[in-house]
Amino acid sequence: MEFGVATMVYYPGSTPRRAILDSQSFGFRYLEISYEHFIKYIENNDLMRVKELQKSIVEVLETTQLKVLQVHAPYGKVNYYMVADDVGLRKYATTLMEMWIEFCREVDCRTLVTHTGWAPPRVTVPYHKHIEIMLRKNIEFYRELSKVAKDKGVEIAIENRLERVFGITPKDIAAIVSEVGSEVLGLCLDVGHAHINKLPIPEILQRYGSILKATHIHDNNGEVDQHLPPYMGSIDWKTIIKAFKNINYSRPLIFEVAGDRVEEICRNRLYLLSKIRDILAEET
Ligand SMILES: [Mn+2]
Repeated sequence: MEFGVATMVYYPGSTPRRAILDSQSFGFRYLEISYEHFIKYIENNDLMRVKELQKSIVEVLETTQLKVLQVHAPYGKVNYYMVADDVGLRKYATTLMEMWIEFCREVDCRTLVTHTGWAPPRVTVPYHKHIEIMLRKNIEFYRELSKVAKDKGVEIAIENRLERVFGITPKDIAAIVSEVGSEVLGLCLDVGHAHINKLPIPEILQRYGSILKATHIHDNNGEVDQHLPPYMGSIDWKTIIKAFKNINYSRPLIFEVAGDRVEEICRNRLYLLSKIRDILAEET
């Protein structure tokens, strides 16, 4: 079993550039380029700065031997826009996703990680109807995005949500995947989110391993989405690793661990992850 790391371990205390260079120094071979580095530019609607940061990431990667396994797409408000009634908002969501599909190509990455679209419930709509509407709107959004992704040679992995809304369970994502019916669309299993939501990870892997395209590996206390390194929360890592091996999952697993405001803490956390990587690799 191999492991990689998401650059968010250097957010907000440092830069993606340093995250990339230090990941290589600490013996990592695989990366996810996190979205967090871009949040403030997207919030300010400054797409020029987004492009500049993407370009600088491409340039630093060219100086390394690292393989970008996953890129995280924008999330947050864009997830409301994906399923909005306003066609202009939906178009903006598509434009952003297409920008990130292009970014995947530039860093030679095959897999874009996304979240489900989501809207708040309505006073006059029963909640089960609201969920049905969310499913239908996600199918519509991902049907179009899958076509673009396929044309560009990129696949899309939708992540199981932390929030108790549509997209919380892998079955929600499997429903989108089977309705859209595109081979480029699949699941990103976030182990920490599943743990908080009491969704048994071995059962998820047994049932949905065939559509699994990406992973987010992190730990927590079962209550708060702490994004801790493995073994620092209450997840039983031996069982998790065994479950991945049982389904012969062949891609490296990606640590999605939170950073800190203090740069030295980010670096120490990445170093610790390089040691935990070796411990996990020895689990049966
Ligand atoms: Mn995640």
